Amino acid sequence: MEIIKTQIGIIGAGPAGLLLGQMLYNRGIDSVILESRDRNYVRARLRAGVQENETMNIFIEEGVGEKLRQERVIHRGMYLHSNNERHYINCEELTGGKIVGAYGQRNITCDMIDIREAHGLPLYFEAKAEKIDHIKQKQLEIGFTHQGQQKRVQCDFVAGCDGFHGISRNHIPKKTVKIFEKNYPYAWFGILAEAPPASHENIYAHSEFGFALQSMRGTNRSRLYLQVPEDEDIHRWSDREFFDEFERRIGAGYVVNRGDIIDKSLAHMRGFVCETMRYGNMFLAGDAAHIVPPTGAKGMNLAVADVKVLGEGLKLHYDKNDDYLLDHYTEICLQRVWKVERFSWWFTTTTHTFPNQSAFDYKMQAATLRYIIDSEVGSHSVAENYVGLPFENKFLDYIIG
Ligand code: RFL
Ligand code: PHB
Repeated sequence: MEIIKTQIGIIGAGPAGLLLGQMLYNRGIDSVILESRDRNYVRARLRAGVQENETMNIFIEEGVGEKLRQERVIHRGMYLHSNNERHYINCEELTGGKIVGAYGQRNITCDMIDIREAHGLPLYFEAKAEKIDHIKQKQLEIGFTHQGQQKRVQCDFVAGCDGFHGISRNHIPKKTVKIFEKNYPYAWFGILAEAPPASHENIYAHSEFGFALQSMRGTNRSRLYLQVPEDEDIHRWSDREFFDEFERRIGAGYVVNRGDIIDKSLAHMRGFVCETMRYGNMFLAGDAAHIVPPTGAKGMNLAVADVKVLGEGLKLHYDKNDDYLLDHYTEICLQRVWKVERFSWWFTTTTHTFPNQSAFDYKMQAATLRYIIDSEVGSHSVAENYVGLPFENKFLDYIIG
């Protein structure tokens, strides 16, 4: 049986796995990435659209952000629509110059794959990890199937970057782990349309007909979402019905730019946290450890934040034999995870109508949004979360000092 030896075995070539591979390469540490899907599938997957200020800086600093820097659409703030009125939250002004960037997850994923392949670094597609052995020992093994053959990776550490449905998390014994979960009783019907977004910056709309979001992919494509029931049959919607309903919910006289719809999808909304993110010498990062509902645009940003801590921790381990960051990995990451889980929960439950909602509940949501808009403290709080919270002091103090 083929055995591949490396320092870090990474499971999953999503944003978390690919960025970790790049960080390790920059720090002189070898890695092998295993990805169960085929190359085309991974390169075509849609998903995230908004990157926090620091997420973009990390991609750029790690040498995979040149296209991002050139092609991103900078957003200085966001629009909140409520009560049929439009309000602007100027995040840049409120946070002392921080912004977010619209640059698709699909693009940054392709950029990182291209760069890894150009460096000739190991990245196996159609390589499904099945089992992780000797997790508590110095030499771990990942058993995987590649092109119908059983193979193994032998490594010092495993990074489980295999998303919510991956296998890594299931290797933590039930008695060692605490799972926290929330299912939100609605879904997002998302479309990609060949039409320039009618607003240059994203619009989050609360309406009596449900939530709507206008986002974009570049300057020529609109990415639009509607809140729908969890079991919605999205194929029963004509394009016209989608755009009509979208305008009705955004309100405030907004006219959407219509164009061919080239992608339709349904995304369920879930909150999920796995408490511990480390077991033995296996570390979980990104969606493998936690999920947020997409309203705050946070999932990929959280994955990048985990990987930043893990990448620096592994460097300290190899360079200085210092395991402080690895030993505090769960604690450092979870502080941020819970704060982001809170923001995503707050933004979701304040802007989505829920089953059996009363007129009073609706008024409370509208009043909460009105408070955010009218109060500088309220606007500031939303802005600071949207552009991205700072890293935890325990991490910053350690890598700087
Ligand atoms: P991923 O991207 O799911 O990647 C995991 C990879 O692991 C592979 N895999 C395996 N490989 C080998 N062996 C196995 N046994 C394997 N099992 C799984 C999978 O094929 C996959 O390639 O996780 P990662 O890297 O942690 O990245 C997380 C992000 O993808 C996710 O959080 C975001 O997409 C969430 N999200 C957003 N995040 C943002 O930061 N900003 C946004 O604007 C934003 N918008 C969104 C979103 C997610 C959405 N959906 C679809 C829920 C909008 C939507 C609609
Ligand atoms: C997206 O463009 O896919 C997107 C934008 C903002 C969000 C969520 C998703 O809050």
